[in-house]
Parts: sequence; C-alpha cells; structure tokens
Amino acid sequence: MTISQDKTQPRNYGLDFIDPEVFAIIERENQRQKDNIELIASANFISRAVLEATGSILTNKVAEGYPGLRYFSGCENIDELENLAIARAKELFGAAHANLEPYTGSQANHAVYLTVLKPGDRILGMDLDHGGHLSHGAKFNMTGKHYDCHFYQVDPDTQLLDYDVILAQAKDIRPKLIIAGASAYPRTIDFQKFREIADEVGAYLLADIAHISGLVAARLHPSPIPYAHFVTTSTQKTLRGPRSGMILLGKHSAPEFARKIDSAVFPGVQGAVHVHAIAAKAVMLKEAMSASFVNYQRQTIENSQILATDLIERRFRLISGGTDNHLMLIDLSEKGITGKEAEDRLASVRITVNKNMLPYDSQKSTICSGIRLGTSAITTRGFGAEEMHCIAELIDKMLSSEPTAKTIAKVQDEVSRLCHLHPHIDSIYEPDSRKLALESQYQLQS
Ligand code: DSN
Repeated sequence: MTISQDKTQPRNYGLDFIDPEVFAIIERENQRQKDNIELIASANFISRAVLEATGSILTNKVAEGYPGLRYFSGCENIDELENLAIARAKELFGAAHANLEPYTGSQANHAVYLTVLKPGDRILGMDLDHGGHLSHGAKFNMTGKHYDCHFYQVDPDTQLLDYDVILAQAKDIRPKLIIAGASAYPRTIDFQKFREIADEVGAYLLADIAHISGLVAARLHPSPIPYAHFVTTSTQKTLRGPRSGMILLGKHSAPEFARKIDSAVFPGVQGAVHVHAIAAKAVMLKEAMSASFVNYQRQTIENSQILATDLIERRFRLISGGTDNHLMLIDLSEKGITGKEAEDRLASVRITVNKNMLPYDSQKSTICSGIRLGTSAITTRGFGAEEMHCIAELIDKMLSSEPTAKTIAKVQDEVSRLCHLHPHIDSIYEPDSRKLALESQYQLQS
C-alpha cells in the first residue's frame, strides 16, 4: 500500500486516511445507530468519557497479574488505575472484593466455575429457552461440555420463577452450583430465596446480574451481594460501560474466595489485562455513582413499563403479563407472526429488536415465537413516556397485520422524527445539551 500525503498539509495518520475502508464502515454504523430505534435489551450507548478511555493508549500496555504483583515492569500507572476501579466497584455495589479483569461476563462465569467446580460436577441454571444464558450450561457452550448441566424453568401458567419447584429440583439433582440470573426474564429475581435453596442442598450460589447490574447499582433491583457466593456481570448493558466483565464478592464470601477467584481469572481463564477496558470500567463506575444515573435507571424501568402497558392494551401478550425491569418478552403466536418475521419487519422501518425463544416455545431458535424489547439504549438517548406511546403504536402498526406500503412509509417517517428529536450519542458529547436525560451524564457527584 502506498500512502501519499499533500506535503503542504499537516500529516494525517488518522483512520480516515490510513484505512478508509474501515473508516467508512464505522461511519455507516454510526449513521445506523443514529437512525434506528434501538430496542435490543442488552444494548446501550456509552458516554464520551467511557469511549475515550476504551480507545486510549492504555491498549499499548502489557500487564499480567494484579496491582503490586505483576509479571511485567512499568505497571505503576496501571496498578493505580486498577486499584481505583476496584475501590469504585466495591463502593458502588457494597462488595468486599471486586475483580475487574474479566474480558466479558461469560469469562467471569467461567472463572467462577473454575473456582468451585471440577469437570463433570453438577450445575443447576436457568433454561436458555426460559431466559437463561449460554454460559449457564447450554449444551453447545463450553459449560455444557465440561459440566453436568441441569435446568430450571418458569411456571407454565404464570411464566414466573417458582422457588418451591426449583427447591424440589435442587433436592433431586444435588448440584454443586446454582446459577440465578437471566438474559430474558422480565421480573424481579429473589436472590435471598435462591440462597436458601442453595443452603438447603449444600450448593454454591452464583448470581449473574449481567442484564440488571445497572438497576442493582441504582438500588432499583434487590442486590444479590448479601446472598450469593459469587456475583458476575457484563458491563455494557444497563451498567452502560465498555464491553467487559466484573466479579463481586460479598463480605460473607470474600475471606474464602477472594484469592481463589483472582487466580481463576488470571492465570486460570485469561492472560494479559485489557487495561483500556479497566479504565473504561473505572469511568463507568464513577458515572454510576451519580444521582443522574439513578434517575436514568428509574426512567428506563418507567419507559419499559409504559411500553409494556401500551402493548398489552393493543392485545400483545407479554410473558409473565408485564415487566419489573428494563425488558419485556412478547409472545407473537396469537398475532400469527414469528419472532424472525417480526424482527425483519421492524428492521425494515429501522426499529431494532431481537427474536427470542419463549418458555415452552414450539419454534426452533432461528425462528422463535417471540421478540425481546428493552429500553436501556433509548432511555440514554432521552426517550420518555411520550415516545413510548409512539413506539407501541409503531410496533402495533407493523406487527398486528401485514403493513401496506403506505403504512411502512408512515412508520419510517415517524422513526425518523423520533430519532431526530433525540439525537444519537454525539449529542451527549456536548456538555451544553439541553436534553436533561443526556446532559445529566456530566452531572456526576463528587
Ligand atoms: N447475552 C446477550 C443478550 O442478552 O442479548 C448478549 O449480551
């Protein structure tokens, strides 16, 4: 490749000049994010501060081990950074020990398994089709291959967790580890009950709060820290941080497991630290300590509940009849449309959702009978109650019957109007933004 520059101009080593192909793809994705209503429940928009930390020169630094015990020199700044992130995580979640090194939530889970399980040991986790996660024992995941995985489901009538049934199952299976936590469960999880079940059968309890960690940080969902032996989370969902992971231990489990979990993360599951991600998580944790973050999470839940109520009024059937958190699951079987068709139809008008398996689904996972919607990303953009009413109407127009070309055009116009009304993340880069929900990210408590 030849890179020639106009010698009269300052040298340009930026991405746009060095690799215009990648630059163009990123620009197109930026535009897509601006122009679409993002309803994928695990999605969010990070702040400029988190983005800057993620893309910083920290990527250049090699570090293995933990602060004060590194396998490479030159880690004095990195030690300070990681200690800061750990202190913030402990403060925010009321944890006695925090490990900020997991690359992802799944890696955090694997570290917990390595800490307490041997190959072939029994796990009891939530069934993937009932809202669980791949890394909780799915047969095509590493966990399903290494451990003897069993699953609890939701009640067929209420679609809620039935703790008596889970207890009976746990007594039968005698798992060494019980996993509480989900990717698609719209209701509050009772971690205290899970701990009682674990104690009854002599199991360890892992709470995977990947989806709800932002709500837990804001005290809008009960915390598992006092109950679970291990708490894991990814950091990019409701917590609004970088794509990464974290492990937290309460004061009851830290004395026994702090050292073990650290060595399970490194060198057990991972190698060198993603230092740039540690910095981004430190910033995320500072943002999450602000009053505006709590307001944001409150609005996220309120938006979710308004959207759910509006959809129910339009004769959509919601799994469990509603939502307590940032997400909802819609059963489309009575609308005569599959999850895949709904996902495609909404994508055609720039509303982004994911098809989702429902409890006791008769469809295969590439088709699904439902979709999952979440309000974390749109709430970051500043969408409120009024916009939720509009979105419910748009979804109804697109899914309740085959939309005509005229309807599709009208819905597309309305999506453009809403996106224009609440600009993309670029607008939260402006400290003088007039939009309170976006501006508030800068109003951090000292
Ligand atoms: N776990 C997947 C989800 O819930 O969407 C991806 O993070």
